[in-house]
Amino acid sequence: MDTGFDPLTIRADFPVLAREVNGRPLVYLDNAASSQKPQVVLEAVAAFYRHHYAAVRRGVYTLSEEATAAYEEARDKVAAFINAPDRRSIVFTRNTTEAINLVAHTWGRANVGPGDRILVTEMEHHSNLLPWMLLCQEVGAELVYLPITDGGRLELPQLERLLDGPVRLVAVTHVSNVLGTVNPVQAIVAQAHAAGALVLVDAAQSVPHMPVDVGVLGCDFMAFSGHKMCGPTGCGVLYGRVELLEHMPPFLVGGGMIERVGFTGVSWASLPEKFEAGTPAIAEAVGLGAAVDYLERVGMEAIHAHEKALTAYAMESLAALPGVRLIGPPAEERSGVIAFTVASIHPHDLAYALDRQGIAIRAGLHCAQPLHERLGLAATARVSFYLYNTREEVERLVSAVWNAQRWLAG
Ligand code: 7TS
Repeated sequence: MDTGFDPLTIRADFPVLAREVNGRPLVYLDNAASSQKPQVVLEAVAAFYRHHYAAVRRGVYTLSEEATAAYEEARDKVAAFINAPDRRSIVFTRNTTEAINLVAHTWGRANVGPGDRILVTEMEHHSNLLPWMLLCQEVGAELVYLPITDGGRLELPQLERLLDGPVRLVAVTHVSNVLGTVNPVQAIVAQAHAAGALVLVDAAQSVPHMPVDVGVLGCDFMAFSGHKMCGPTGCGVLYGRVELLEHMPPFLVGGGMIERVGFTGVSWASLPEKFEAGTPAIAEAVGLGAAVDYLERVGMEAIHAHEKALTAYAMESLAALPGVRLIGPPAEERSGVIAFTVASIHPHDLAYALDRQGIAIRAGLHCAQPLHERLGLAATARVSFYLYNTREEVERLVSAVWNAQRWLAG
């Protein structure tokens, strides 16, 4: 099927991709950490500052009304993007990390008590692990792990047993930022709900890369970051079912999130303001709205298909190099993330050698230390694709790894 998807046309939308690094055209393969920004997003942010900028929600003057309208329009765009049924279910946060902390601090402290359990998986990013670890320590609850296989998949047959008990919440990543594994979240939600547990989905690595519909997934909470999906830094998203958000106490308190404050008491603003204390990242939200428009124009199905094809090609080509070990499931079961090791070369040395050749990759533990420990890995190198990456870039990566092996392998 011809989707009209052309990465070369797309590349022209991203100014930074025209630059050179160390004398070579930049190959940016650290998209799981953060994505580059298209011209339309840069322009939307600049135009907002140039023509419409003011504090939101407070002023009765024209500029503030325009800024508020632009900010709230961004919320509508994000809601439509993930098919959220109600705009009040979209809370702007700084990023995925803050969104998950918000749920742990508010819903968690109101609903999790001594002896309760929170179920996470062995493949979580620290952002979807530490808030739950601390919550459990604080209230005397138990943190339970759904194990993974050596091949980097969830041990789903164990889920039923682990859900048999006072599990209040399952916190699971949609796509692993190390293994690329796409987890069957819809089935996990059905099982968790049947057992009386809520589900939070860490969608930091899925929403930017594939169509995601919260209605279809059926999850209770979902978190993702604007900066990983062509948007500016500083604006992320918490989706929550309105019935839950309404009963949760606020997270940060202060300006912008109250209905009325007296000398001895306070009533909170309605959703979503209740969770957006202080002046929010207004221009960044507007930029995220522009990023959503951009991604929708390109098409999330097409982006996903493109990344899957690149991943299959890269896995095949990297695996053909001597000493390269790919971590995680086969290409059909993952999105555009590949962690790997190269015999006798530390991942940091590899990343440095690739940078000398203009290629940006990540090396280390990728904020998933327990996962590395489980797989017996001291560290890994990781490449992660996005809509603007090409087969030629995969070929440059492979020959650069080959060069690094000749330079570095003892
Ligand atoms: N969850 C997952 C699955 C992630 O991959 C990340 C960031 C986060 C949460 C946190 O997102 P943030 O926007 O709050 O920072 N992952 C990565 C990474 O893989 N390399 O750098 C950041």
